[in-house]
Amino acid sequence: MSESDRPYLSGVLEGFYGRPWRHDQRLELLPRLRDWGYDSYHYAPKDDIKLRARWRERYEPSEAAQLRELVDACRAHGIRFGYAIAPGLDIRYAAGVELERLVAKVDQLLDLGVRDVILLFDDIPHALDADSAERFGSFAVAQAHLAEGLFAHLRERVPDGRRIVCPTDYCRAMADAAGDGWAYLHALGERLGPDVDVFWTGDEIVSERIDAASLADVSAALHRRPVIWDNLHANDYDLRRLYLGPLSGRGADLRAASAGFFTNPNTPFEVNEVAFATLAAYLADPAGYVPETALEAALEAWRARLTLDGGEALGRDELRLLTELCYLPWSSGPAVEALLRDARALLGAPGDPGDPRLARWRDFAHDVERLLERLTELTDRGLLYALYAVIWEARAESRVLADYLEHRARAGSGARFGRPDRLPNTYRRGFAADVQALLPLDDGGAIAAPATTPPAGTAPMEEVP
Ligand code: GDL
Repeated sequence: MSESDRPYLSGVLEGFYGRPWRHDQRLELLPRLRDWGYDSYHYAPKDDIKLRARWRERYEPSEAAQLRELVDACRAHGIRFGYAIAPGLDIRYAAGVELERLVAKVDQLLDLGVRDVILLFDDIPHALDADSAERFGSFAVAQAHLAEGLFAHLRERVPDGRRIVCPTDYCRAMADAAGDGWAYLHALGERLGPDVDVFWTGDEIVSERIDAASLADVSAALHRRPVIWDNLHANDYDLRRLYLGPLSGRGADLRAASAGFFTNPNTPFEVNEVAFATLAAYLADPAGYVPETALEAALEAWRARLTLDGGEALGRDELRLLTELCYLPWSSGPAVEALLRDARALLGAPGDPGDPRLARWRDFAHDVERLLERLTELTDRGLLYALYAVIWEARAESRVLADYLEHRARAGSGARFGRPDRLPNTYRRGFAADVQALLPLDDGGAIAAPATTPPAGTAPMEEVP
């Protein structure tokens, strides 16, 4: 089937690092996917050890039974089930036995009813073993050989299945940085059959914007429109954060320029309502999509499911505050951003104690404190525990900043600020925090370029008087 004949794919890709979702969570998700208008669920958790690190091993009967149950549930709900396999960490592409092992492993999945198969080559060493280097000469040729070997088998056994590859360079930044990244994509695109789809995450691994123009050269290189693997809501690379903000920065022309669209969302299953609902809203009407409107609708739908102990629902303002605190990778929500702007201004020039910005910070710190108290009453304990660390920290930090701003307004910037509940060296410490303190960030959030230091042994230049 040529690209233009194939139906657009859309859905959820469980493709992150960290704790995979539970079986019951996936079963809960599947019927809802259809309601949102999606057609696919892709099973690709990096830490299913038999999917990646030990990809050659078959699933045990109990594991296989669960996978079969998922496949059956998908079918019952009109959802395509995609199984991903990631052999790239250690496969020797030139060894015929490796392709046999890959086929044998995938056959186990086909026997369970799987039709759609995804071959993942992301996040693997960029090097070939000596035999493969000698036989294939390049990574792309080696991978295309493996992929086409597997897909030839799949075309026989499951002709109606979809076949998708995630390349090793799966975003522009990687293709640009790899030196031969674009040659790699061209070579892969030339060798994969026209019935194969290819994943792409945009300009970056986590892309702030993706539109048709940004796909033009990669589509040309691959000889097909890519399937979007969207990491906008993925939080596995910074577990102190969660993303509850709306899908944003996806051009109205992106849907038509792609062959499918998947969200690879937050690792905690419970916090993905907005990610799922807003991508669905975008796909239903890309031209009419307004993130804020989609967010409001998503929050209303989510709120209806959020009951507190005693039967009451979480308040609209409370859910909005939670969302604002955990928004998107580049910013908090608009109201919290406005507060942060006020705080920056006050740190530059402390207001007098009656400054309304101080009152707003006092109220905000109080609201965040109250929010945590309210969240502890959630009947969905899994959701509470998923939110806990992030809201706990937001509460502690907003309280200390509100007090600090107030202290400066009252005592002037020179006075010492002490807090008995904050033992020095217990907050914001630990290995990662200590390392982060060593690496200064510039205003754009990048690690600041090193100051030019004179070579060892050279005396610093004397200042000209
Ligand atoms: C990645 C990984 C993905 C991970 C994501 C966000 C792809 C193709 N692969 O690089 O598993 O969840 O970044 O950290 O995106």
